[in-house]
Amino acid sequence: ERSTRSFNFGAYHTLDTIYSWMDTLVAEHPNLITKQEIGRSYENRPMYVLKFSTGGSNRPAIWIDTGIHSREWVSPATGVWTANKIATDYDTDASLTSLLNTMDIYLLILTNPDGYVYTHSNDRMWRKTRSRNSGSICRGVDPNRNWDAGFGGPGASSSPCSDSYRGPSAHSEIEVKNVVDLIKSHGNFKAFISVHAYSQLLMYPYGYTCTNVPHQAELDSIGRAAVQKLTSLYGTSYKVGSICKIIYQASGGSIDWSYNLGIKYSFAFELRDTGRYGFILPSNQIIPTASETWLALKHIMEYVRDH
Ligand code: ING
Ligand code: ZN
Repeated sequence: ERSTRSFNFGAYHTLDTIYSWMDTLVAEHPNLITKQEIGRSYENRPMYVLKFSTGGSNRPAIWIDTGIHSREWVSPATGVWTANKIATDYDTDASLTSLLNTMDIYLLILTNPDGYVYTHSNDRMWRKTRSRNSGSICRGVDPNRNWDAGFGGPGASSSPCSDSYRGPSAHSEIEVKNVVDLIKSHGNFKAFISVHAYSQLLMYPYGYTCTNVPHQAELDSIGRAAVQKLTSLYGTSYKVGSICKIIYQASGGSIDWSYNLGIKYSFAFELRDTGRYGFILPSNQIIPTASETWLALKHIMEYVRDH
């Protein structure tokens, strides 16, 4: 893409288009954004994280990933819009500017690149990675059942043909391992936010158990305030709660892992809608979805900055 100004944020794009747009964005904001390859996918595609930073060294940081489940297209589309929003609002939005003067933001837009490509080429409803499973003709592991948090417990499948297959071991998926390694080696993440679709939920740990986390009250109140801001834009209604209580028990999820690692502000979004279109959300809802979600993301990030 020659310019981010001509890019259509209201359309779904292929991996190649998103990757080339990322280069344009970085080129237009060289003092704010760098692109880091955190590793390669199973099928050897690079995984690129955008780092928004105004300097310092290893500043406290916010993690945001989109697209861990490949069929949830509005998630990476929201990631693309959000990257552009951060780039354009830095220096004009005082609150975002102050945030970026003390913290870094890491945004991984295509967390499951092989699956994303597969949803364009073969199966629009593909959810998992594309790794081979020994002893099975079925491919792929659910990358949100593969983290070392209650791994192997209830709310994940041991069957390679299942859409919620946990994999042979925690972090067996290279896409998961790449994120784990970056988060651990960085060591200074204060928030970990993973973006899914659909159901209109803002969730916090745990998924692997319905037991409350020690910071349940604080996370719940942050979530409620964030959703209030989200709803203020177009009236979209969201529910807030722990994964286990608000959606279902799910073991091996990323935000349970990040929370147990000590990243207190761990959240997962389920974006629009509530099922009318589901994963096939019309592209004319991308920008409204991203715009309202931004208000919630900003609330969480500001809270983290101020606490
Ligand atoms: N939902 C999530 C899933 O992986 C979730 C819900 C989020 C579970 C965070 C555990 C942790 O099932 C979708 N739509 O994928
Ligand atoms: Zn998902």
